Amino acid sequence: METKYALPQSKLFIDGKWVEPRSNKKFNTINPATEEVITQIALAEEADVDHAVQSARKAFEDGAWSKLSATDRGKLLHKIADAILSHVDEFAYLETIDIGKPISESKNIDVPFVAELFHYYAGWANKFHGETIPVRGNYLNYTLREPVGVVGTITPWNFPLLLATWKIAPALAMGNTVVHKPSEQSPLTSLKLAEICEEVGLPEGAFNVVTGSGRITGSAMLAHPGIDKIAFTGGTSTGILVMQEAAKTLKKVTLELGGKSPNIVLEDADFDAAAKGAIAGIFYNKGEVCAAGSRLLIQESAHDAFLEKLLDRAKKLTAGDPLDPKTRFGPLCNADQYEKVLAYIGAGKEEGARVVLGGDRAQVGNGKGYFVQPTIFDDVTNQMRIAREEIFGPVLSAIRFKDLDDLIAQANDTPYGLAAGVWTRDVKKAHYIAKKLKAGTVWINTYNMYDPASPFGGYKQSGFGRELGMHALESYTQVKSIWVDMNL
Ligand code: TXE
Repeated sequence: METKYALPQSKLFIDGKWVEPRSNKKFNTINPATEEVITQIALAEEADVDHAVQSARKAFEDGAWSKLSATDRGKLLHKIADAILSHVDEFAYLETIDIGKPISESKNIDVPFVAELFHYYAGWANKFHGETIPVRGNYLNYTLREPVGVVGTITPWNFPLLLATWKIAPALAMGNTVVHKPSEQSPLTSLKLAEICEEVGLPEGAFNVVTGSGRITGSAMLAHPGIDKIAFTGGTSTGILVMQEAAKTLKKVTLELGGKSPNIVLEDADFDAAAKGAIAGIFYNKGEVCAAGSRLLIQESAHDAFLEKLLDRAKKLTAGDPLDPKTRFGPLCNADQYEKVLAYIGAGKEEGARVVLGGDRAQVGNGKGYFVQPTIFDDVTNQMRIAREEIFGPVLSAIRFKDLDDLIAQANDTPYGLAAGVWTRDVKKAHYIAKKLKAGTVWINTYNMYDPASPFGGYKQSGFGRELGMHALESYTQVKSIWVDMNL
């Protein structure tokens, strides 16, 4: 299709060069708003992954990258951040045509956050270091904090560049090298990032991009003995597979997986704020958000009044062209996801939940594109499939609770534990509930807040390891203890 900005190269980025895949195979990437083919993307197979790993290994062991001081690594990451900021419009456009994310989100939120992350981790490059330890006897004991080696990053399509950066920026800051595989649904911005790395003079081999499917490219990464760590974000079932395959070569693994997060409204909440938060919690990025507040737990006594407020607001949200700056709600990312979300809407109806908003496909423009109406189900029980399984789309399940005990039991009755929201004016209750919830992040009187400095990650089947903040640095480093005999 014709595009407003030049597309990045449809090649692999290995050892600082753009190369064709050895098999010459390509696959299509599709614009979900129009169903047009945007372009063809290189498919990396085992030999290409091996090439990328060899280049990352060379860069890590004795290439120019390995010889940089921590301070100079930091300077390079600052340069990447600045270069991204000078290409905000292009990055935002590419993200939007690739996955249907409203341009207002990709331009004002995702891309600036990506740049901020590179700045943030640039600052850590020379600040996360070893220590001296007062051991018994006349010995000097100190630690070195060393990089893990070659890091393989496998990322999903919902926040393509942002979730990749959550991994790539701390990995590079700590001196690792990276072989990155974006989702086959959303390769464009990762390829653009490779162009930026080339532009700022990142030493060859430090950052490599291998595009392709999970089954072919991803599997080759999991099997490759030259990768020391896999940082993965995606669905829980894929996460299980990643762990199984990575175990065969004992790779270190961090997993950020799915969620079915409760967004909780107590009877004393500020209903206007909570309604706004409930809508942002489920309809931001069309609900394709791992931390989406997809279970709305409403206190029974407040149910009718709150639902009315919620519907008044939610009705105003309509699907539209994601490239229009006024659009707040775009198409789902791909055909599979579209069918999956519609199937869940069908399942909710069959299970006896009541559709109070949406509940169908949405018609936008000429009828093409994977548009679904923002959908709210009422009278959902926590046992229904729409309350238990990650839909990963704009479908909200409203569930009632009686009191705090009932609330905590229902909120935690899920295999997941990624995030939660609590809306109340009562400070004691807010903190009590936050402590009781089994979730990696709890938002009180807000939802979907992120900052490069604040850790994010899952409890239970939402994964393990923390991203963002200084906590992420742990999983991109290893500690060496050194003993020196000081006895004269
Ligand atoms: O995700 P996958 P898919 C959920 C969401 C969605 C479902 C399927 O419910 O409907 O997962 O989406 C790579 N070896 N989430 O299939 O498969 C894949 O190429 C190695 C939740 O797109 O988890 C991509 O780069 N890699 C979620 C990445 O894994 C493999 C985000 C994620 O894809 C692989 C996305 C394999 N065998 C989907 N198979 C969240 N909660 O953040 C796939 N991959």
